[in-house]
Amino acid sequence: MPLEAPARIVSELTTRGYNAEREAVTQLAAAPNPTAALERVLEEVPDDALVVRTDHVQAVLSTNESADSTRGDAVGASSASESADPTPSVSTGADSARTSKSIDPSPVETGGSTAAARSVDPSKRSLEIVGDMTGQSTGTGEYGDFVSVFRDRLDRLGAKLRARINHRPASAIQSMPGGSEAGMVGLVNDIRSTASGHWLIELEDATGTFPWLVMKDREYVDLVDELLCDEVLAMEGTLADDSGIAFVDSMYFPDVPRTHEPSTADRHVQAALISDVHVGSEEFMVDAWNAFAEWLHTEQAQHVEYMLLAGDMVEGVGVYPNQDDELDIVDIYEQYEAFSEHLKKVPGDIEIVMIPGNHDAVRLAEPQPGFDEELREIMSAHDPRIVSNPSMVTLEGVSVLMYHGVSLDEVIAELPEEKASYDEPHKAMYHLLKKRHVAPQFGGHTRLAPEEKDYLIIDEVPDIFHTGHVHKLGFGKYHNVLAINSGCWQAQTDFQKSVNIDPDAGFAPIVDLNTLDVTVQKFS
Ligand code: D5M
Ligand code: FE
Ligand code: ZN
Repeated sequence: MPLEAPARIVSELTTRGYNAEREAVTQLAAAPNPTAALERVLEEVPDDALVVRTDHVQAVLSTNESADSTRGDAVGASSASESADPTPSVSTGADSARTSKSIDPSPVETGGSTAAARSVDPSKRSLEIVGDMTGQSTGTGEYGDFVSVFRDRLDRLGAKLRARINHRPASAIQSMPGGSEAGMVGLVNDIRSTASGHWLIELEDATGTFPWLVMKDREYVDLVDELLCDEVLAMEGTLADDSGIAFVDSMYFPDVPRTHEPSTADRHVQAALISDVHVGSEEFMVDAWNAFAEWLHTEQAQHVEYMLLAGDMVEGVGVYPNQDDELDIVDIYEQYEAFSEHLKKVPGDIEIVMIPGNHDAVRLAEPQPGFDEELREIMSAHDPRIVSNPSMVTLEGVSVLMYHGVSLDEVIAELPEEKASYDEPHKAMYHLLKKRHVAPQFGGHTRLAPEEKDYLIIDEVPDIFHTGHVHKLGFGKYHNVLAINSGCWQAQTDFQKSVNIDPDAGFAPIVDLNTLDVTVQKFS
């Protein structure tokens, strides 16, 4: 008997204009002759139905004597799961030789059971969006807006530091007597090395600037190579005799308290954290995506009830020089239409939240508002929640800060290799958490939209920090915050080949919201 994979059923349904409940697909896949069952279901569904529901399928299957016939191993993707390990090594393999290193003794996919496989109870779910700035943009692009956004940054991040030190404004420090102890909270305005190998860091606040000297033999010198311009920090030190400079004794970052205790869900429920699908690129890995979508229909994935997409749904047009040479779909709207078709293969009941990335058709400057009405309409079939980059979303009590991740290029370029690299993207994310800002340095790769408010501040500590963009998979914990950079669904591009970027393509990190453990599924 031919095996009928759930994704093929979904695909067939969507080409005929139907969405389907996940359980309906599961039951169809388990039918003795799925193709025939599908045809009969489509004959029976009411003319105005848009969604094939479980009761439609049951009505058809109950008239079929052999509805208890066994179901084959329907999925072509191999999958391997492994518990949280910051350098996931996942097995490859292309056929039924599937491996599971998890301790769960149950087979990855059971045959025979029909109804139990994917039963979900949406009433147990809760999903709340915080900090979506879509429609809130006030920026007029005037210089004054830049002043406002930096003032807001200094006020709000500074508030996290002012309670920790005895601080004075820059203008007051300038007139304190030589030898005094001084403290200041400010934005990093400039970082320079002196002729004798010390470091001069200029801090700026609303009253002016003041230079702080980190001596090369002080313990804090190691922190200097982590500093980025425009981040907010505090310094304490001793004024030189002429009061023109202060010698740094201590440095403070807004940071995540070490005592942070993440919230967890009350039940065993999982979220797939992915990004960088790049539909429309010649390198979009359609087979890997289909395998992922098929897997989501299996019993092994039955607890995956949320999917977070951290930007770069499509390849876009004109994002990088010579990008056109590698486009499979040249029209941006057609790219989103194709993306929507791929999204329809994901079980209909999975809650999807998505933010844009630098390849998406929204403004490039951050924060990026969520997609406009026209694009929302194109992607409406799966009814995703479309929010700004960045946004915070709370899933059953677990807060997830979603940010596409363009600033990671900046952090990796500026910091020494051992502190931030493409091979360990989660460590670059730790620095953003420590600075409590998703894109501290203005200029370079990261474009900042002038706004009244700084939407890029990490105000509340998230339980999970999810980014993408660098196309490398990595995860780990920083002060109990789970940082995950998802990989991508795009094979190596010519540019990436030229600069030796070897992307982690076709992986889906799955987070258990009850334990915050991560398993990685590989589909390529
Ligand atoms: O970028 C994916 C990663 O590759 C990210 O680290 C930037 C880098 N990248 C890719 N293409 C280019 C070009 N043409 N110039 C500079 N950097 C590049 P993403 O934007 O998500 O495709
Ligand atoms: Fe990308
Ligand atoms: Zn990107």
